[in-house]
Amino acid sequence: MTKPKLVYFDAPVSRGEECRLALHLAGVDFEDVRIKRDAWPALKPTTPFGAVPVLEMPGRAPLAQTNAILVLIGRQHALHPKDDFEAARHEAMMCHVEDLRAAVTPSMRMTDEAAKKAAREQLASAYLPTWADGVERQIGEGPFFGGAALNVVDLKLHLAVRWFASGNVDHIPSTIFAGFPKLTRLHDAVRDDARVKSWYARA
Ligand SMILES: N[C@@H](CCC(=O)N[C@@H](CS)C(=O)NCC(=O)O)C(=O)O
Repeated sequence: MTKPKLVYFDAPVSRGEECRLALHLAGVDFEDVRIKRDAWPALKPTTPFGAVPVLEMPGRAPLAQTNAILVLIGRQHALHPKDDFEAARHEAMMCHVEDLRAAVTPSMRMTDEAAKKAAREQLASAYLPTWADGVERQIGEGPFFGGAALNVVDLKLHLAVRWFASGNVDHIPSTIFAGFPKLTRLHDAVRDDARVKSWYARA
């Protein structure tokens, strides 16, 4: 292996897309390995924890856990704070995004449509606004989480907002985070970043 390899499913979403964007913003030439769903069962036991994304760096053991991958890329390429406390504040927010995924994921596995609708409506009325309020109160002057510079935490928050804004999460309004101006501004600032645009403009 001569260059880093990022392994994830073939979709521009969630944890894998956070890592791809981080590598792209960092200017890292990496192999973007996209697994087909039918290939996953055979691959799963070969990964460190039975999940993706996995980052493989030349001469290193495969690295799993999205936040660890993001912090590594961030530290190596000035996309994560140098100050220890500010870095920990960013990492806490990255954990907050993972908490959001953990709260929503059970409803994605529900096959009973009525139970799924009830779970999603409960998320929309209570958990999600409280989650977003916790983010909103931690963003300062912006537009990004730590101020003027885009860091890996911003990619994570952007992907979280984009997930719901897509309208693809049944029974949760696509406008669920519209009442949170700082979070919305952060989402838009990441979307409008020239490096992010160039990732989506590639052939
Ligand atoms: N805590 C892990 C969770 C990873 C995870 O659950 N990844 C999902 C895709 S977003 C996955 O691999 N799902 C397939 C499976 O668990 O079999 C992380 O943050 O990377």
